[in-house]
Amino acid sequence: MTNGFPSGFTWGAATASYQVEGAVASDGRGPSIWDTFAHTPGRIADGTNGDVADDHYHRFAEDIRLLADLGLNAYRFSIAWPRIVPTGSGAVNPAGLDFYRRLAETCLENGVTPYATLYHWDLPQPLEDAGGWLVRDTAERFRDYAAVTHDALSDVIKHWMTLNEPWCSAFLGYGSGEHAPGRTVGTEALKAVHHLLLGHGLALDAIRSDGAAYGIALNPAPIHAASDSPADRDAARRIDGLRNRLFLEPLLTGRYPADVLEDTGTTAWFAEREADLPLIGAPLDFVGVNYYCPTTVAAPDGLISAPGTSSQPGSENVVAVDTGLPETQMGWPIQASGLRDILVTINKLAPELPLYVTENGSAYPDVVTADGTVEDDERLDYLRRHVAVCKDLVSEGFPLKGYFAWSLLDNFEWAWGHSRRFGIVYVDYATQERIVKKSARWLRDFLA
Ligand code: IFM
Repeated sequence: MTNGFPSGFTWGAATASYQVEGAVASDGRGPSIWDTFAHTPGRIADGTNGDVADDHYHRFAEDIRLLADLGLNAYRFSIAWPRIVPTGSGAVNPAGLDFYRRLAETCLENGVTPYATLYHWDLPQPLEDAGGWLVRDTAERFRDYAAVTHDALSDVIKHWMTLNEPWCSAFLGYGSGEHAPGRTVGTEALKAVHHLLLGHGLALDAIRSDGAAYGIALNPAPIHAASDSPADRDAARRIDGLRNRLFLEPLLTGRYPADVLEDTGTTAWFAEREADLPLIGAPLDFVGVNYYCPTTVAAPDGLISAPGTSSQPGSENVVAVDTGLPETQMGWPIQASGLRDILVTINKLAPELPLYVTENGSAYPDVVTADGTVEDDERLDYLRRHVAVCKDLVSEGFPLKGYFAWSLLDNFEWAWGHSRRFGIVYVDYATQERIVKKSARWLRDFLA
């Protein structure tokens, strides 16, 4: 036992390809929807993009050594589809596979277990041009890419996740348009949900083999009603449906929640695709949970946003409510007990299933002090509170197998660009210097 955790507990930090790699035109990588989106004026808060990011493509060895020096034993990274299959379908790019082989081998040389995610949002642009996640073909192309990647790397990577946070891909990408590809198609975004989950199921079916573990990383969250009024309780039901049950139930029970399909007028469309459910609901070896905060909602009278502009299709009259909890720089309320709540919810659906916290972290406006350190006490406190929840759960015998901090490095925070820092390691974007923050130093001491 280390500090109340069993010795086999996985301690890691996570990143994602577009957020850290840079080198967007190197060694045959094709364009992704995030290249297009980030280069579209007005899309990114501070006008930055992922062209260089943390230059992790060239500095991964240094970054993995840094992670190992913190005492972490796992690195969760994502594989960029457009490095492996630059146009999304057809020709495979051996240089892309070589890059991830070197990255995984460097992990192993440092005593770090690689955890790979196959899709953390960088869809090859030609596939978006052909309809993106709104069309079934994209799910089939994802299966092909997953199979090629797994065939090439399964000797060095034994932990695989298909998708990261399909809620974001569907509802921020095709609902509110805050994320690439920036479309606002209203309840049609539900089609993206199904094609993402189908892509997961097809990929899993193609790659699953003995001696490795296969899962998916979701971003479920506890949803509370602002009051006991029927309207607020119905708002919470709707948002819980879209955020949580629409993903957890097909994956873990093989059925879509009927009320969500009714709310969104998609019952008939989903009924025609019922034959896909056994693939989507095929057994998993683990579920990854990316947890940041709970949400409290209300349904005031009157329409708040026009249909087609909400990240919550079918719930346009629902608003998030400030409950007075302290917030991170993202405006996300801090409530570590929410991590327990959501893990318990999943455990009730699948009692034996191993769970991981595959992301957990907070953004704060860090500054480098005169003596060159970063004293991120608020992030340290956030980290400590959430690790304490994990410790309690593990001591109760709950099947929680690991914890990954988001993120190893400050990075390109999607629509916020470089204006939000989530790293436990600071990155000076002008010089690419890395500075281990106080939160990471705390984690290192905690694990020592
Ligand atoms: O940076 C993201 C990550 O890519 C997915 N999960 C949430 C993080 C913070 O917003």
